[in-house]
Amino acid sequence: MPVVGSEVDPAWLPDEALHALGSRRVRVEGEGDLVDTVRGEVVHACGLYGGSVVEDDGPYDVLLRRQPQSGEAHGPEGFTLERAGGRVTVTAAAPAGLLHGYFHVVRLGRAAFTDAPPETHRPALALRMLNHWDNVAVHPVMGQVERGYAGGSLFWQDGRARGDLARVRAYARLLASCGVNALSVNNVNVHETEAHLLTDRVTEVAAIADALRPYGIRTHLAVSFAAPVVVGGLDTADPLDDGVRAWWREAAAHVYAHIPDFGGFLVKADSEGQPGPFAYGRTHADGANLLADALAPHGGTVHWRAFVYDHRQDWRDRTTDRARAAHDHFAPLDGRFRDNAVLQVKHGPIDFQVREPVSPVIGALPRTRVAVELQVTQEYTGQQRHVCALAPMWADVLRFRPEGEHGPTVGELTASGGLVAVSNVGDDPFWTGHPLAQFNLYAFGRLAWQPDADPDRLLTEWTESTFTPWATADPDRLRAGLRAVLRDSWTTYEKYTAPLGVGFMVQPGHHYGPSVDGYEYSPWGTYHFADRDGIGVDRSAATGTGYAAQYAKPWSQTYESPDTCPDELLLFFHHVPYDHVLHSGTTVIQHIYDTHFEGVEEAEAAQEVWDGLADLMPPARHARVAERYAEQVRSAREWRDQINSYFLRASGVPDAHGRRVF
Ligand code: BDP
Repeated sequence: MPVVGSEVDPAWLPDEALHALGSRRVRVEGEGDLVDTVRGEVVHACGLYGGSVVEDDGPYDVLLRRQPQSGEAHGPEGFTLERAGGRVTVTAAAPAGLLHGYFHVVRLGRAAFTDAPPETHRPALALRMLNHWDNVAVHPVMGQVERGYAGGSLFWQDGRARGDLARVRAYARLLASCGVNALSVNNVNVHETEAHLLTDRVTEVAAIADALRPYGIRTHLAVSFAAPVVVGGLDTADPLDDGVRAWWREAAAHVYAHIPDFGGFLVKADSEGQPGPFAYGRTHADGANLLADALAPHGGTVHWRAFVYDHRQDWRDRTTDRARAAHDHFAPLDGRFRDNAVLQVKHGPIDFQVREPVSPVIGALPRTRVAVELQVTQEYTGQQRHVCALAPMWADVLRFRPEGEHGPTVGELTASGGLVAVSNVGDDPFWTGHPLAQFNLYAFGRLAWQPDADPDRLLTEWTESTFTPWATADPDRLRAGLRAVLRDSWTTYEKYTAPLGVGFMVQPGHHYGPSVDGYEYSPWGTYHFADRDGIGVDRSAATGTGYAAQYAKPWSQTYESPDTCPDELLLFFHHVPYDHVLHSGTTVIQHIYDTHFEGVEEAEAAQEVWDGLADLMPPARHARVAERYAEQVRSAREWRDQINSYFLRASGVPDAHGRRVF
């Protein structure tokens, strides 16, 4: 059992969550490291609540057993749950399945002991990975965790791997309990210090891997494409150079000598200043295959990011649309990647905005393994100072059907590669800075296990296990309050920030707070083209950048015209006059005013609900959220005032309801 100080928040695994199981007679059968982890969990739970660990043939209430012969039904991580006569049996073929089955029983709590037909659970996606954008050495601009809003790194301190990895073990436990099974330990922007993790500093990575392994979490490493030059002393990193190929083979063998179950490499290449194959006139398939070949003898995988665009290119003409870049670069390479190469695609074409269409890259490479990347860390969604529960957004992405109603969902298309997300965790006592941001981490793991899970049900699961309402004085008020503040928080955030899919409008650099023109005249490829006549980016094929044509039918047609484009994405795809009438019946300008007033009202209402829950939870947790609400409401008003006054001045159209903008 991981031991962490009492000052660390238990998140969704408080002791109370172990009560139902821990007060019963539990038997664990089978061998394997992860089975021992389950045994340790059971001993801990029974120690807390007076249950017993049944070692002999005596009677039991819960049986957790590993049966290798049921491999076909369960695969490496699935399990069957049987509940009859108050007795619970979990059967798994492999140790990891038993661990997931154990946490499933914990999640069910008392409900586990009511009769129900047998159920078999298997993860829909084999790879469910978190990426940490952690720097070993504190970066002068980005700090230790790039886009981190929860303190320092869990893994790295004072320029090296932490000596005490108790929190890492506790983190692994939290992750396993929501279904995550892989993790990368360093930033995709690989600076020089971090480049050495691959070579002379691999023992530090191995120590972290040792702490993650007991909970079935495999360790991955972000590597620099230029590593042969930066740390290897070669004069080239050309993927077709024999010396370079040999160097990577050796580097991979060296990693596996220290970490036998190492997961593989993660690469950001030719993107925002990171080195890549373009420097040598090679393709990204050449680059990815170089690393795939080095990993193949050991069973490793390379995750190659599709986030490739020219960030030094101002808007020149319609072909320079940043939204097009990933598809332009990668669609022609379909079929040219190795079997152990996965193309990791951000869920939207730009960069984790509050509203984006689903990337047309997903579905465009049928002969390539594709993973979808989400951003759990709230870079553009309030930086863990605002409540923004993202599960509904991710569920929409995962249910989207790139080829229309008869084609597969994004969730199905990613079965070959997996679901990946940038973690929102740091060494903060609440793990995620904002305690309610824990829900995003939890929901990511659960959606990766089951992409068609209902986000609303996940919210219930998370609130039940995190806040254990049944053990409080007023369960109904607590449940209703938590739902009220979380369920629609994503659309609340959307309402008071950038409207109708137009994106950005954030302060440059740190990306917090409003700045309508913050990125308008910079070369990052993010524009809204607002002037006195209208707003939005024309991405149609007929008159715009042609981005809409990157979709298969029916989406290419749906997005092509403002008549069929969904309101919430209108300004992503079209430039329209302010008096353009939305499907909702209101004009674009009036929609901007209305939503900004509404968004602030919703944030204020949520703050009030939160204030009324103080007696139902630990004071420290309540206080931390209350403090963040003060900032959220302040910031939401600032957004409202800046956006509304900007567009009042730009358009000259007054608010139909005569509200004062300032
Ligand atoms: C952007 C972040 C930047 C990351 C980049 C990436 O602003 O810090 O390095 O994405 O995904 O969202 O590589």
